[in-house]
Amino acid sequence: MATDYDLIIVNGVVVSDTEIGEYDIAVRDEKIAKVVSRGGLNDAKAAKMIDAEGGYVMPGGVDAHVHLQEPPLFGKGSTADNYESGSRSAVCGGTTTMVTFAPQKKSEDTLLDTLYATHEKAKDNCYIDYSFHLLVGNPSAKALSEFKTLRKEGVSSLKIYMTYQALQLHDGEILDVLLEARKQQITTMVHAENGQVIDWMTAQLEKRKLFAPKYHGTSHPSMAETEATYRAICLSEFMDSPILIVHVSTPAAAAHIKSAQDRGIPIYAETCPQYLFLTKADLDQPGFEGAKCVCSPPPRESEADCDVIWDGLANGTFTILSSDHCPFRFDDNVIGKKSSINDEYPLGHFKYIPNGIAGIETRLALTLSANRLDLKRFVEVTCSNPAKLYGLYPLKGALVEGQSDADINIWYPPGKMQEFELKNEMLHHDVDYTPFEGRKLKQWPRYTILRGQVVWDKENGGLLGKKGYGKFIKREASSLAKPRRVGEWDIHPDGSFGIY
Ligand code: DUC
Ligand code: ZN
Ligand code: ZN
Repeated sequence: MATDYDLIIVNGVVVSDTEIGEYDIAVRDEKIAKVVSRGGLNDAKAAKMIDAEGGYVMPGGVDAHVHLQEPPLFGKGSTADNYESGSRSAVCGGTTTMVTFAPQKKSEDTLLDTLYATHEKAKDNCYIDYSFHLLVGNPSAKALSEFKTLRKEGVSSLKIYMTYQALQLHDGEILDVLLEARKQQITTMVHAENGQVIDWMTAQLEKRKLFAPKYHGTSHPSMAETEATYRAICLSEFMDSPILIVHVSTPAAAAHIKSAQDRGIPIYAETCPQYLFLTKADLDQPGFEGAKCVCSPPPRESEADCDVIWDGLANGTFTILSSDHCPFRFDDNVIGKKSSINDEYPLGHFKYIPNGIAGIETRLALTLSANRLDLKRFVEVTCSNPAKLYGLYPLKGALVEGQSDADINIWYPPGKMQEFELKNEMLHHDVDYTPFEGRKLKQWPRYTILRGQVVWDKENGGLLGKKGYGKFIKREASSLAKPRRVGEWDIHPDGSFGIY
């Protein structure tokens, strides 16, 4: 039988970043072919039909902050998930595109070799589509000269650090990066914590012989994040080079970001579920348990802090919600959290605990189940804005006829899913715990579709996607983050400087 379409989805409530409505969707050749009012495809023939039964139909999730198969960078351990297990976990939670990091070490002076090596790790191993941010550990003259080629290779963003001995850049190096990024229309992501403050606090705690996991929080005070955030904003404004502050956790940092945005400065910000759901109490658990929630920045003081982060997500201060999936196994004393335990520190030492938690599979369901965001805003921060910010829109993060890949999540209709407790055994990563164990969820993707293929069907087989179906996506310049003024930044003979 000749068919008009490969797939038709009927009876859904379609949610985009701008609209909610009763639409049916037709897919052909991996793309969104038609989005029409409900019933408008009744006469069409398709190879496959899905009845959404009134459930929400949204673009597939775009997670723009994911660490996979990385060497030790954030403490002693290395990430538990490789490209296969990380992308598998992603798709089972409704994420169809991820942007992971290609990490350049301080001892290396090229970025292109790092990029090519990361391609090798990902190639033929991914369940979902992917792209890379370059993580710049050494902005050598050679590395800076490679930014232009990075753009040709489809990389339009990079990440730098203001902390971690293995990665920290000083302010002059940050300016070098911002200047070259501005020239090549690259968006710079900044890990904003003051490394010297953290080192000083760590030494104070060591003098007092305070080593338990909870002191990770004490060693990373809010002030260290607030100061570094404001400094990053100043450096970015000086250079008129857009930045995105990653994983923002404190109300004071959010306030600096909001005030810069109100002045029209191109400052963007990301937060993550850990800053919506976890607090200091999660770090302060008996014995070594708190290590399960060690990430940087750490979970903050109280639920009141989480409320401010939720507010920032709702009011636009935060552009995107990413997982910062940086998975370390707990019960693993070689590369996991327990690698920080040794004869000298039988209960571990907070400064050696690898910083990071898994969350690529739980990001969407946790946030939607909390029911604290307007639905359009949920789509905006989890799908559309990450795609816009990182040059993937409207290919990803949207359901635009003829333009978007057919990457779709269909959620459970009202009343069809009972509230349940999240358990690690339900997840598909290669990690032995989730920091969100026991959280009550009301939603999970029922179907996930990637370029027209059903890759997740919760009731009928679960994971249906195949390793290797995911492909590398070359990205354009950001359609959100642009300098305010065109022209070159320079110092002029009259002593003035800026954009000319
Ligand atoms: N920063 C990240 O972005 N991820 C994990 C650890 C860190 O500090
Ligand atoms: Zn970071
Ligand atoms: Zn990260």
